[in-house]
Amino acid sequence: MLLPIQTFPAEVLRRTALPVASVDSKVVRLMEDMLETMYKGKGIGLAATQVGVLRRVIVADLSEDRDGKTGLFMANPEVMWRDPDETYTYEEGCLSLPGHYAKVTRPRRIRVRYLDKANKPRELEAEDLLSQCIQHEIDHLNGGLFIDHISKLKRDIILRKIDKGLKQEEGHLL
Ligand code: GNR
Ligand code: NI
Repeated sequence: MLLPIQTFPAEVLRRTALPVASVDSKVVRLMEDMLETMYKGKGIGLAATQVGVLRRVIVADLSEDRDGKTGLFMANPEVMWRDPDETYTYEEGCLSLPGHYAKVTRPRRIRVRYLDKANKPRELEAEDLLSQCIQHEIDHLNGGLFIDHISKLKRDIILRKIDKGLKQEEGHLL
């Protein structure tokens, strides 16, 4: 089932998500719906916060096929270790800030602990784009957005564009 994606400045995007008690059938359903919604939006990751659900659940898929068998599902993800030496910079986008992009620099490698789709505790070491994506998704669970990581100048440019777009929309309705 497709879920509606919340876009900035929806207040839910600034709230902190709560851990899931366990990955039960309800959480699995949420994960599957999130993956479908992420594929439809052509994203590489999605956090439950973005579909208005304040639970610590994220999905990602960086593969070419994107057929559902290649999805990564995580509940209660926690970064246990981040590379202290190397960074990675990538032009980030966000389905909650459609059409806006900015280079964001983050630790190049991380180690994450999480519960998988079968409620099994797992650890994953990720680097480069997957690491970048997981960090972006965990930010969402804490009310963060990629624009929090860029200069005030670049952020203000994006915020002004969004404001202009919203004002224009308002004009069409009047
Ligand atoms: O589709 C997405 N691309 C992306 C690129 C670099 C770093 C993170 C991402 S995630 C983003 C989809 C999204 O909004 N996830 O929250
Ligand atoms: Ni995002």
